[in-house]
This record gives sequence, structure tokens and C-alpha cells, in this order.
Amino acid sequence: MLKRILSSLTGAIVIASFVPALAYAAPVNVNLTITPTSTVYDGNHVVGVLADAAPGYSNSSLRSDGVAKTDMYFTPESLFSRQVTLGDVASISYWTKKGSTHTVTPADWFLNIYTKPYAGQLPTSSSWYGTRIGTEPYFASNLSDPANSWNKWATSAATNQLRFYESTYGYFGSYTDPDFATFKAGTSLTGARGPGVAYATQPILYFSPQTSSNDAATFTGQIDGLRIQLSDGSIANINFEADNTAPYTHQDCKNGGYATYTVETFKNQGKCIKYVNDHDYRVRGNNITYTAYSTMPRHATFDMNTASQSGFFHYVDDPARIPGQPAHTKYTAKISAVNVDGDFAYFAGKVTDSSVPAFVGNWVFVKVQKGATQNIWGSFTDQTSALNGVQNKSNPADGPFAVTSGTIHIDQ
Ligand SMILES: [Ca+2]
Repeated sequence: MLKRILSSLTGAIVIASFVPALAYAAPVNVNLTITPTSTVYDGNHVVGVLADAAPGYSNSSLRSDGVAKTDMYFTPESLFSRQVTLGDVASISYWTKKGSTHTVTPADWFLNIYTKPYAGQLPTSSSWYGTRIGTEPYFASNLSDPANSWNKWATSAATNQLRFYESTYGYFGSYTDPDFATFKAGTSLTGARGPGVAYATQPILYFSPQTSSNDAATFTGQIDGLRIQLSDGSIANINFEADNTAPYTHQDCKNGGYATYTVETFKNQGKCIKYVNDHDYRVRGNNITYTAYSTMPRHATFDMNTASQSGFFHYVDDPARIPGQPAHTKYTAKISAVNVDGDFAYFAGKVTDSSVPAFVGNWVFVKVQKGATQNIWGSFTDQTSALNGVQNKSNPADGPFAVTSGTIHIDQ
């Protein structure tokens, strides 16, 4: 029996040496989409963010729900169909977006890499992993991390270059830890789990984006676009996406977006756009009159729709009712975001023309309510706040102001 096993092993080795292509897998390129309902989570406290994605990872992203920790786990086998050592990893990058810089608030999505336990490393431990390796955005070198923007974190980069550390024994990083190339050339820590072993030889168990249990209760930052490249050229691109039940805008259907829907499904972009047009909302009002902070009547005329995410908003106030006021104040905004929820519509756009030159370039964020009780809210703000307001269906800073004449239409 032993002899038969030996001879079959010999046979296998001979075959491998004559046919190297069978022994070494070709580079693979994997594109994986992860949504809030994917099966990669232990703690799952993510929500989808529609129409907000890192560059190259349209159409949406995920954010922490501000309640509790999220941790997701990707095995190299699921990504690359083979075992991968830390030494096989050439580069890693991912994107995050949050409401403050890391100097103001360190909290962000971090990445852990767990290696497999193996003989010699863990003679007595029953732990499910061998070595735990961490990297966190706020420790990155040459930080360039504007708030409310997508910032890329990478193993090799002039800015936001990730540093790596081993957290197996409770060390959680510093501003002096090495870059990835230096780190993976080192040896894991010796300790209760066993002797140190060269990191480069250790097979990876999981790549694991996580939020911290310490700050997850208030953290609502976004993540998108985890990219892992191996030294053989293989690339895994993990696109974090909202659960796509149905498209809302023409843009949702473009650049391959039509194929990402999981409830309504589409064979091509044209069918997707037809669906969007069939479910389009038009938001309009002609000479809607209201007052705000004074008795001066103000008038709004607007027309836009959700499918195209475009239209206009025109404002003019009524100096005829205010003796001595020199002229009408007016402005027009080019609307570029529209969101409808029941009797309410939220929209935003850049002011392109005004009787007050300083108004041009502002963003206006407006909410309107149709029905028996008609209201309007509206404020000048910056682009990011305006677009976030539309997306999150929040209230503009000013309002509600009761509509005294005119009819607000929000019609499908
Ligand atoms: Ca995405």
C-alpha cells in the first residue's frame, strides 16, 4: 500500500515538472460586488448609499450605520481560486469617505489581514488565525484626506500610504510603523502562540475590512473599491454597492449599471432606461408663493424630473410689497439632483444666474411638500451639503414656509 502511494506521488511530480502550466495558475481578474445582503459579514452594520461611489467603482457604496461594528471576510480562495501568502500580495488599496479629516476624528474603515494557523506557529493555541495584521487610514503617511471626499488608501502612494503592524498581541499601530513592502519582509512576533515566522511565507486566511467596535456607535463613514493585486498580476476588485432593487436615474443604467440590479433585472441599458422613464417623477410648480422671515412675498417656479436628474429652479421676490426696496432679487439654479419620497421632493443645483452677482456659484438645496398642506424649505449651501441633503432627504436649514398660492406637483 505504501509503495502504491509513493509511486503515485512520484507520478504526480513527474507530470508537474513536464507540464508547468498545470502547476501554476494563470493570473485571474475578479470583479466582485458586495451589497448589504451579501454573505461576507460577521457583524453587518452597513447601509447602501445610492449614487455615491469611489472613482471607478460606480454606482453606489456602503456606509457604517452608526450603530455597531461591521466586519467582512474575504478568503484568497474565494477571490483568486487559490491559496495566497502575504508575500504573494503586491499591492492593496481601498477608498473611504467621511465627514471629517483623520486629524479631527481618526475613526475609519480599517483593513485586517489574518493568516492561517499552521504547524510550528501555534503548537498550543486553538485560535482560528495565525497572525493578525492591521492597517488604518489615520496612521497613513503624507495624509491628504479632505472631509466629505473619496480618499484612496494604498500600499504604494505618494499620499495616504498605508502603514502595517501586527496586532496579534494587542498592539494597534502607530505613526512610525513600516510600509507594506518593509512589513512583509519581516517576521511575525514570537509569543504565546509560538515562534515568529516570516510574514511572506504565511498563507492568508482572510482580507477583512472592518469598523471599530470602539467608535462604530457614531461612525457613518463610507467604503468602496477594495483592490488587491498579486505579484503574478492577478487582481481582485471588490465593488461595494447598495442593494440595487431598481434604478432611479438614467445615470444608474449607464456604464454597465443596468447589470447591477438584483430585483428589477435588465438585459441591456435600453431596457433599464425604459424602466426609469416609466417610473419617473416630475416635480414642478409655477409661481409658488410663500413668505420667509418677513412679510415680503417670494415666488418659486421650478420644473425637473428624477430620471434625468435635471431641471431648473427660479426664485424672485416681490419688492413691490416693500416700499423702498430697489429691485427684485432673483436667481436661477441648474438642478442636478432630485429625490422624491411620497409627498416630498428634495432637489439641489448650482446658481447660474442672479440679480446679485455674489449668489452665482452657490448651491441651493430645496425641499417641497405637495398636498393639502404645501410647504417649501430652502437654503444656500455648498455643493457637498446640498447633494448630501438630497440623497439623505434631510431638511434645508431654512423652513418650512407655508405656501400661500400656487400648486406643487410631484407626479409619476
Ligand atoms: Ca461602489
